[in-house]
Amino acid sequence: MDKIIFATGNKGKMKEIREIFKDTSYMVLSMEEARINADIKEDGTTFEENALIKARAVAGLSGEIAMADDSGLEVDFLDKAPGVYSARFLGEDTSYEIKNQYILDKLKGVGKEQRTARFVCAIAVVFPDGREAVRTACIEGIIADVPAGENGFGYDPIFYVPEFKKTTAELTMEQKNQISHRAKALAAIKDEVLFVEGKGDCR
Ligand code: ITT
Repeated sequence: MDKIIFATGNKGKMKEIREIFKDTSYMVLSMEEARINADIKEDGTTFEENALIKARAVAGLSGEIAMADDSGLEVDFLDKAPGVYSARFLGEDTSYEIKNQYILDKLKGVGKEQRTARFVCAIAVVFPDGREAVRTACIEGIIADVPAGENGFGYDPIFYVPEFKKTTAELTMEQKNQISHRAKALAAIKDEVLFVEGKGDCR
């Protein structure tokens, strides 16, 4: 089976990615499973730059097809914070209960129309021969009044999707994978991989 190494330490992301690649001939391995130990500094200023930094590093270390995503939450009322700093927001080790509550407190009393937000995801793929591609996608939503739901990870409990009348933490993984920023970017990058590798008919 062909291998793709996904440069992430985030188990929530790995679950979503495996689900999307399950109908291909690719086995998607996490860095841990591929026994790649690297402390990659995400010092880019955009989601795209950070995704490429991670994918290039893992492609270089493994010699396999490497993929990485950089994603985050943009809250319009907070000038698009936490954005590219979503994982590091209030400190890398701070729990999401605290991070989410902080955002809710900042938006206390703020009306629905000003609570707009989006999850953004850039996914990069780097092939062993050096070819690269990046795809970006997002999902629009609003910041909920209170956290809800147990599924997903990170900011999912406070990200409300009006179309479903639920937060992304209340959606099943199958539902989230039909609409999420990561699912859309992954679908585009999956097409690219299949095309470049001669396994698909069209882009
Ligand atoms: P890796 O760098 O190891 O992949 P990470 O968790 O640090 O894992 P990012 O640098 O891409 O990932 O940071 C993205 C953060 O944005 C992530 O930790 C979440 O807090 C948030 N985020 C991204 N996608 C999300 C989603 O689908 N649901 C909830 N939160 C999300």
